[in-house]
Amino acid sequence: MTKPLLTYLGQTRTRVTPQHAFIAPDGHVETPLSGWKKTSGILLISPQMGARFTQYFAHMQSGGEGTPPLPEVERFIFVLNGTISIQTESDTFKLEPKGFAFFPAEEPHIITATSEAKLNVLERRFIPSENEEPLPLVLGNEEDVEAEPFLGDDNVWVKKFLPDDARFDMAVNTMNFKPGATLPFAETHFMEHGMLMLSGGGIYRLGDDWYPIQEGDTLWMGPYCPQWFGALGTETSSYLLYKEANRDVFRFEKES
Ligand code: UGY
Ligand code: MN
Repeated sequence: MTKPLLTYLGQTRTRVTPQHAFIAPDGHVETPLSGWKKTSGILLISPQMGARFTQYFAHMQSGGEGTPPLPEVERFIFVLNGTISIQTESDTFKLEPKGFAFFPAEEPHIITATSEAKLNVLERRFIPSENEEPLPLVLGNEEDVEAEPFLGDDNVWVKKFLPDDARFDMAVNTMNFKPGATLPFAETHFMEHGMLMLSGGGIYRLGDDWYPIQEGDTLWMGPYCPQWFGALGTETSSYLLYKEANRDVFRFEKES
């Protein structure tokens, strides 16, 4: 029998290093979120650890509300559970679990929880492209997004939530693995990632450390952090993955 984690004696699975972070739910601390009502937040990833974006959970009570982030900041939300409605200047949309929305910077919107709801939110300062046409609002549900084999492997598939359009400076996907499937090699790239394990689990390599990982764990992979995943267990493993995209490396400067 495995012994429970002795959190009351100071044990945690969480680990934070200069190049990556493994954030386990055992260390989560709730915080109010500015611009949100009847909502409590868990700030998982932020510039305070060296990242160029934030990733947080918004736990919304029924009737809770979220308003836009600071000027120049874009937002991507993914519904983990519950239902929400989104009001923009011209429309109202409903999102259910696995629903997602991308709000370009300065896009007026109100997010209202129509039941108790939990969201994964990603925000970053938008880096404009040479093409000055404004970015669109993007809405959808993971279940309706087409699956593509990852690098030709039918046991690993990716679902891309944002259009293939160079005006976007981020990509958000799910990566999905059959039990036993792996990333084909340990990737090392300048773009950073935020990641949330949605289901299943396995072993994640970050730098020179290998972590057992399961649903609810969050990762920050900083620039050039070597990364690899192998899926274990009997169910499909899926994670939500944010990645910087479509900008020259000189445009991605470190947040001070
Ligand atoms: O495309 C990617 O960067 C992705 N395969 N990385 C990852 O899953 N850690
Ligand atoms: Mn990667």
